[in-house]
Amino acid sequence: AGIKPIVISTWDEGLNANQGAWEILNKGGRALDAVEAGVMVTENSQNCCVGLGANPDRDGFVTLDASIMDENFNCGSVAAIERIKHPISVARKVMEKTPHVMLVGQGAQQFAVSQGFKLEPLKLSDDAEKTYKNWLKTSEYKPIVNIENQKAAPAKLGDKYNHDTIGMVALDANGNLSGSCTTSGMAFKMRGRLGDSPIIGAGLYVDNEVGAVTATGQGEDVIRVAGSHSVVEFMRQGLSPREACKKVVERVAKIKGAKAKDIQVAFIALNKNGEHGAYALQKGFTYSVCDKNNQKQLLKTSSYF
Ligand code: SD4
Repeated sequence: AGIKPIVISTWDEGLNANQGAWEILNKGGRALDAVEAGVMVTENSQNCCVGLGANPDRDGFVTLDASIMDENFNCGSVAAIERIKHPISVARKVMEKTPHVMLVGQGAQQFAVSQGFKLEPLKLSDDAEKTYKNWLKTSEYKPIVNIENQKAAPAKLGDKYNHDTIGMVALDANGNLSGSCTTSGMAFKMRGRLGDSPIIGAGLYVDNEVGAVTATGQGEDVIRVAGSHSVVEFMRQGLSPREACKKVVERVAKIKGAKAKDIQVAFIALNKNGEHGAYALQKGFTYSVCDKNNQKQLLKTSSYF
């Protein structure tokens, strides 16, 4: 059986993000507050791949997607928002201050500014600038398989990392679940492209009676199977978090056939009892776990291939 409170999140960067969430969970705080504060650590960080320092779309604009969901089916998201440092906090405002679930593009930015968020300068980070210029030489769009270990399969583009998302789910001391997901999306995507991360049910889903799930990898193929929601439904039927994640990854593999080799899709899941698990299509996916027994646990997952 699991323990609470507990927070888990995608990739190695999740170790740092979990610390932000733990400060809140450890004081008996709400999972919702924890998952917001947690991924803000990553949105702020220069070492990773989400937020304004990340890679742009093919027209050179950094456009960010984020979503958040609480224990009562309240949810909010922003998509293709520009020049805002903390899209996750704007997503939370959409949830709490508007009659809507999702705001996109200019409207999302306008709403953020009206809520007091600062418009940051329109400027690529040095790393992103370099990577983008390099990419422009060929302008070939072929998303790379997201994995953690650069040495095993170096990104063609000379990136420091080759994934662009953090997803986090938490169970608080009161037994409530919440989740968050924030991303710059796939590098060099078409202008206007949305992935799974801002779509409730795809990149993130929480049902407080069952569990909470978030996804990373090729967003298009997570959307196709209503990924995170599907994992929650398998847990409802009694599967463990890991088995539920595996089922949905297998579904993606079946749909994609031979093309499954070229993409990554991974899920992490936490159930109502605080048990967690994950599964990926490709090797090289990691997730980070923090609870009172183990503050900085990094787990490698099993994979389909
Ligand atoms: C997307 N799922 O925009 C995101 C990308 C991702 O690690 O997870 N990258 O499709």
